[in-house]
Amino acid sequence: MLDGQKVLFSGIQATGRLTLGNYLGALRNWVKLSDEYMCFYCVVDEHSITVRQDPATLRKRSRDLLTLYIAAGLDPKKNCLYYQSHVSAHAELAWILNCFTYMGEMNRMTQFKDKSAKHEDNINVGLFAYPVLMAADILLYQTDVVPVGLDQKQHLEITRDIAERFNNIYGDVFTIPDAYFGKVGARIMSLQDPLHKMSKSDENPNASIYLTDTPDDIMRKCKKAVTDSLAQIRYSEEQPGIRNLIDIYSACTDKTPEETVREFENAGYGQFKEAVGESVVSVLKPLQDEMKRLSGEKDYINSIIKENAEKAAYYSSKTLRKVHRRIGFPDRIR
Ligand code: ATP
Ligand code: LTN
Repeated sequence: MLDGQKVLFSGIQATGRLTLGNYLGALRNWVKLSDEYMCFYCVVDEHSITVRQDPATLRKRSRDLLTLYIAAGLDPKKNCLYYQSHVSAHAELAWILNCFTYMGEMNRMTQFKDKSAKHEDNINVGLFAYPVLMAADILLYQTDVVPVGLDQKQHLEITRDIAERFNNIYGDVFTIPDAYFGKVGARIMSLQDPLHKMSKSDENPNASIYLTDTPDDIMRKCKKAVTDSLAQIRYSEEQPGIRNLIDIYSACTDKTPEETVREFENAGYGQFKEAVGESVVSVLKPLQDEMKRLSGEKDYINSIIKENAEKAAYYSSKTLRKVHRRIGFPDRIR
């Protein structure tokens, strides 16, 4: 809680091109939840450098991502939209929490295992300690709820473990946050390999729908989506490709998977894929138009970046000060 309000925190990395998975699994839920909480939506640029980044590209992507938050419908006057690197408390608290986290715990993180297999030439300490920085992001704002995709479940669990450990030693300092997973769309799978999640770092361009894809690209990718030869539209584990398309269609049209199955009971795969493509286009087109409009509003975006960084710095410094005091760091002389 902050100022008597429940708090929501979430973030997306400014790496790669965002996919439909990021939108349906994360961003869209953020908009739905934004009325109920005091919200902090961060562009986690410090997380991005756990993998090598080109400076100009990172800067541009961070800006685009913040703009996308607004384009997706998050009101920057009500929600705090900001860059992680503008608020030094994130890195400071991460250091402290590093000292309350065990190597064995970090070693078990599946994202670390996956990413270190992908980047064998650069398995850096930051990549290893990445979940601790994420815990710091969340705990700094006394967060109650963290809406994320299912791939982040383990990171949320470790955040709670670290917070509980710290509270057990120093008294109630941190709120223990809960994860929030959307009902549909929490795990959108690759269109080419429906057993793996749709990812912005996938090398096969047909595997992911990017938020910047044209309607033609989207229709083509949906038509090419890998399915099966069972010729029936059912929501079952045995048909991961069809199941994924049902999830996408349901998420884009705000229906339940059961409703979607009923709607396409007698349809062929071709017809269904076409409908899936159209549902995605109808969700992404307004987003793309708004992005285009906002990219011309330079001064407006700059003022939001400045105001919101100040707001985030204000709230996070309160928690950090409390942590310093409890740990035994000397008071500042003013
Ligand atoms: P990468 O693929 O490079 O690991 P990513 O696509 O997972 O990156 P993140 O910045 O790590 O991107 O994720 C941002 C948010 O989007 C997180 O809340 C994450 O859970 C969610 N998300 C990412 N991919 C999917 C997906 N396929 N389905 C649902 N949610 C997703
Ligand atoms: N680790 C997350 C991104 C992330 C995040 C956060 C999400 C960093 N800090 C705090 C929620 C809350 C990811 O890779 N998707």
